[in-house]
Amino acid sequence: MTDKPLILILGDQLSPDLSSLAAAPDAPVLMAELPDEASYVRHHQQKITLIFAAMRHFSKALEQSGRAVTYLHYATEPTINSFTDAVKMMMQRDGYNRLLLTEPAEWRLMQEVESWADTLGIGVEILPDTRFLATHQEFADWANGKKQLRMEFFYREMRRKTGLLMDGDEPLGGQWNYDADNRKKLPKGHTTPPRLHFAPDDVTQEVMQFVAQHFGNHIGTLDNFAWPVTAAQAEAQFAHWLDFCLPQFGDYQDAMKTDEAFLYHGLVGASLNIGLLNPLEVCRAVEARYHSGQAPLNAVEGFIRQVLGWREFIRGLYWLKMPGYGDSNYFAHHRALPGFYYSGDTDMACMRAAIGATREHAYAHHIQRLMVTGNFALLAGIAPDDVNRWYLEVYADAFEWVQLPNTHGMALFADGGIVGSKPYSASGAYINRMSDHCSGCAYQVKEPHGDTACPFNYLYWDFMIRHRDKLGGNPRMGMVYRNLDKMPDDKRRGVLASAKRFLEQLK
Ligand code: DLZ
Repeated sequence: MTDKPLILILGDQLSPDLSSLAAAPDAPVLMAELPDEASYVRHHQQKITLIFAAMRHFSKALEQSGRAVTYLHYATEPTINSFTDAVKMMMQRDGYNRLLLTEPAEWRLMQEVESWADTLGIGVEILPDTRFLATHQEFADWANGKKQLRMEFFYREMRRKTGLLMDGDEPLGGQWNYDADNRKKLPKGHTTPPRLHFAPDDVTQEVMQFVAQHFGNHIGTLDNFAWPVTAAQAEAQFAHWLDFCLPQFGDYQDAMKTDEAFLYHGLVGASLNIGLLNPLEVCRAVEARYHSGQAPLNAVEGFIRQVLGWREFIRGLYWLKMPGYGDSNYFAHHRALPGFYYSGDTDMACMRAAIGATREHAYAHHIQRLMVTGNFALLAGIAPDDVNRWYLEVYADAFEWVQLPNTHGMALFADGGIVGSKPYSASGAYINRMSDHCSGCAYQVKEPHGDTACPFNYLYWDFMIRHRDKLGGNPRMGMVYRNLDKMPDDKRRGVLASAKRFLEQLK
């Protein structure tokens, strides 16, 4: 029997200042690579590699700092498949009767942890995750009594709370949001700066071999694995981005380019979500670039809005609406996810680029996720469960708390308008405006219907026609339906026939 608590650290809690570690400086730590966690969805090979490699590096760093760590490598003991199994084994082996952990970020794990007092007879103390900037209570208080929860207003509260980009009580520069300045297409011939990536070290290479052997049939390739797996690497990559990418990040935030997966994006989502970077610190570093005159306000505000506004809003909403948030299916969409979401084998150049980046890097940027793969799934009426699972599987940064509201709510509007006030739907014209994909595509973006027309064009109108009962009364959709009402009959018939043909052969 030991009087010390055991600290359980999960695969996305790889931060030295974690609340559980701070609360018990002498307590031993348990970390575990677990079959149940690695296979509850078919995670991208790079996602499993990232998490296991980062966990192994983090456990070594903890040991070097003097902590006692029990690190359970994947399936070294056949009876340990889940966190419950791992905790039970530690109780039996070392006699622990108290467990300390920072709250899990996902609902299903919180349920599992909360059951242990009864099922295992262990005292469990759950501490808040202080890496997030808003507590659950703060979000609930803010949401209380509001008819609609809109990120923009929550974001302003967070700006006031942290003082980020504030000039007294007013937003720096006089505006809260510079999104309108962040929608430029990349000029022809524009080259983006090289990015800092990391060759896998011995620890990571060992994980890669293991993943190739056990999960080689999951989506993706390990050939390009270059994610930061330590805090030092994540900080170096971020510092490089600050120097070379931040100044143009704002302008080209929504742009897409063939064979360019990263453009000016920060690539910090995965590092933030597993704890290698701290959200407030990255926001402060970005803000400092504005004050030193090294980056314009639209870039700085655009980044800070994503981290301080959107990320915190999405997390607050997830915990407010769980359980059951993912159960809704507002449009009653039931079509199975087409196989090309995994293979990338499609003639649509934009989809091929987004899925190609996803396969190669476990990454696609927000516009590819929202306006290409998400938009297509929405317009084609793919079942939300299939789409949600896909996004959770394929992105290195995807954990349910962040993935579910972004996919189910924002991309699919399957929640009927909790996250967004209208569906993010667009025809090929939007993709053409923001990318170079259409000029090299097998389909014609200027054709509204017919065998060679861009599928986004007719699927867009087919979606609007199918769901007029649900969307026609939405004031933000007024213009769309006025345009639909002006559409000549022959075009309308053509659109419906093309959509029917396309959807019938979709598999
Ligand atoms: C995603 C993931 C994977 C693939 N494997 C592990 C694991 O073996 N051990 C672990 O502690 N965490 C893993 N994770 C992350 C968890 O599944 C889960 O998503 C987060 O801990 C959510 O709070």
